[in-house]
Amino acid sequence: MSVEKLTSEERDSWLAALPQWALARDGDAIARTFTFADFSEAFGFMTRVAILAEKRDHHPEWFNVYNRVEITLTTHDAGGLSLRDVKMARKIDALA
Ligand code: HBI
Repeated sequence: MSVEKLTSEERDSWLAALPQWALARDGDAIARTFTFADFSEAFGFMTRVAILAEKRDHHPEWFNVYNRVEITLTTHDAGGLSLRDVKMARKIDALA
């Protein structure tokens, strides 16, 4: 399935519904930082996200240190943001 890059208008309207996420990489990605009580909570979240990523075949770029998880979403196949990223961000928020 070809994955279409969002136009800047599409991007802005979708992101209005994702206020916790910020544009990154000159608008080609979105990013959010999650902070948990401790490492165990953070890693449990990462495990849930990993299972989701495999299920959707759409994988985050992420960094973890102790109780903090930084997630960046972009669609390599589209060379920027696609609907896959928007849908994934919404599902990741529900897993936090
Ligand atoms: N994950 N974030 C992200 N972006 C992609 O384009 C992507 C992916 N996971 C798997 C995937 N693409 C496959 O369709 C192959 O392109 C690797």
